[in-house]
Amino acid sequence: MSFEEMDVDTIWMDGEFVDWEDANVHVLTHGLHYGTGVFEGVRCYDTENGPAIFRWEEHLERLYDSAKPYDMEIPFEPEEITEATLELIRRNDLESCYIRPIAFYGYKMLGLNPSDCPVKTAVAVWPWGAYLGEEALEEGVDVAISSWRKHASSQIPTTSKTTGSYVNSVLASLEAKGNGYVEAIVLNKEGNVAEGPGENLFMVRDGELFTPGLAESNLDGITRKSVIRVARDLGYTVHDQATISRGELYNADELFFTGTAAEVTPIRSVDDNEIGAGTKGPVTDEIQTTFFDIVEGRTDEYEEWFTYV
Ligand code: PPE
Repeated sequence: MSFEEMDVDTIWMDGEFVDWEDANVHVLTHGLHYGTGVFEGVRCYDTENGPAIFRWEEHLERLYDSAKPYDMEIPFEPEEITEATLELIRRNDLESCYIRPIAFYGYKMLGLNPSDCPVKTAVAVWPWGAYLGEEALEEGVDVAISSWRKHASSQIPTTSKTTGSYVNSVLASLEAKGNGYVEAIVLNKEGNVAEGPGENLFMVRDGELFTPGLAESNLDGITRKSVIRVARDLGYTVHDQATISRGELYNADELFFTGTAAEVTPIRSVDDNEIGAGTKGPVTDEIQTTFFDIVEGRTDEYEEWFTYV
């Protein structure tokens, strides 16, 4: 759905609530030229106890952490961004939404050292349904290994959610979609599994879960962390520092993606090879069901993961 079709009219920008069409920047904005921005993707769910943001504190912490390698001082306290975001959701009258906080070097000069540029900060919210389609959550997605490798963290820090580094994800996504797949799996420089363009990956084998460790060039996903905790609470063994080779993927019992946007999405094939029975597997199903029970507020375990609007 395009922004024009959405019923949202306010954005928070640099300390003020502004009309949607007025949330603009100069064409010589540093972040636009060099990708010097950091951002977050967060979901607010319409829970049984009212709208609540899932793991807001962790996302906010990651935003400030992402800024560190770029010497970026976000000119607002976390509490101010929290207040602004809660008020923004209320003002836009949303029960559930996607939340996109962003901080970036603004307009003053160009050249690679951004230290003289002001840091701009904004938060936008809008409704965003199932990332890879409603059907994907039930049936699973067909994915392909990307010919684009993920950069190493020694090239661009992969645990920072930096705007510029997403060109890698865009390339992988364009290629996969161009070849008729729903999504890509991106390998790291060593040729082992890193992640999806906008998702972390989990593999199920012999009833145990495996997900690449953070040195494999992936984002320290908050859904990843949540799923690790939930799976362990359900009694599964989870190997969260795994190295997963390309070959192992094809022989996995189950594979699934996790992400704020993608939630828990089963993978039913890789490069046209069926994974397991070629549908959502039983372990994925149990974890996905538990995940939606949590985020939709059907259980009050994990209450500490919610910030109520
Ligand atoms: N890896 C990447 C590269 C990534 O972008 C995301 C989130 C994840 C893993 C999962 O992280 P987390 O959301 O904390 O569980 N991708 C965001 C952007 C999606 C987009 O298209 O934009 C998201 O899910 O919000």
